[in-house]
Amino acid sequence: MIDLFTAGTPNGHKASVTLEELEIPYDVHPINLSKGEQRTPKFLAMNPNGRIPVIRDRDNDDFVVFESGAIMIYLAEMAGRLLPTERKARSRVMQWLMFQMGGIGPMMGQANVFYRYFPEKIQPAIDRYQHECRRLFEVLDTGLADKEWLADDYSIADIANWCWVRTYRWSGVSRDGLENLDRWLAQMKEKPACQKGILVPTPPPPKELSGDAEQEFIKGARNMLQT
Ligand SMILES: N[C@@H](CCC(=O)N[C@@H](CS)C(=O)NCC(=O)O)C(=O)O
Repeated sequence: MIDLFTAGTPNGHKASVTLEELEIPYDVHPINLSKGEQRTPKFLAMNPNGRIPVIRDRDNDDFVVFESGAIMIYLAEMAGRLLPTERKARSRVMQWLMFQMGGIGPMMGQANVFYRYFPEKIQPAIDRYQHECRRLFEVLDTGLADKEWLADDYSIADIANWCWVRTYRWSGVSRDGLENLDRWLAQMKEKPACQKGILVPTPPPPKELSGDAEQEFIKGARNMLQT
């Protein structure tokens, strides 16, 4: 049994979709990020970085894992699926997983900060992050040109990238003309585990937040930026 400490964000969904796909039983512990629950001493004792997601493996001496990529690898190794053991095949999965961890995630995260949450509009910063996201989307599109999935078979690399790329509207990044990416996004959306995992811990907001709901969401995100 796994304890999952999470919130309804792309990094949180990477863990919940993986758990769903691997059919590993788990208990959800929602962490309210706008209230700062990720900075309580109890949470920091599990993840000194004060970020979700975190898992605790009750069947392995309460072993704790933080960093979403490390969580996905731990779970895939535990179940023996979504991450091959053959060296080249495994490396191909790791390459696209690291591409998400070091590129897609941080760049879309910063696009969100400057496009949505920052009190001032600093256009060069917005442009920089949105252009970089678009460039990374084009890399994914090229990677998917001659294959169904990012690596050889469906893997944690697909889940990691999908959980972020599907939120492209919130980052204000276009996916126009990226046909391979569109096809892959549609394939992923059909998967029951993807559909279920993004409802954890609560259903996501509508595609386009507006009015009070948007302001409330932005207020919560700004609270996080100030600390
Ligand atoms: N590299 C970390 C990033 C985790 C991360 O940034 N989580 C965000 C939610 S998507 C968070 O906990 N934010 C809380 C905060 O900024 O205080 C991972 O992949 O797990």
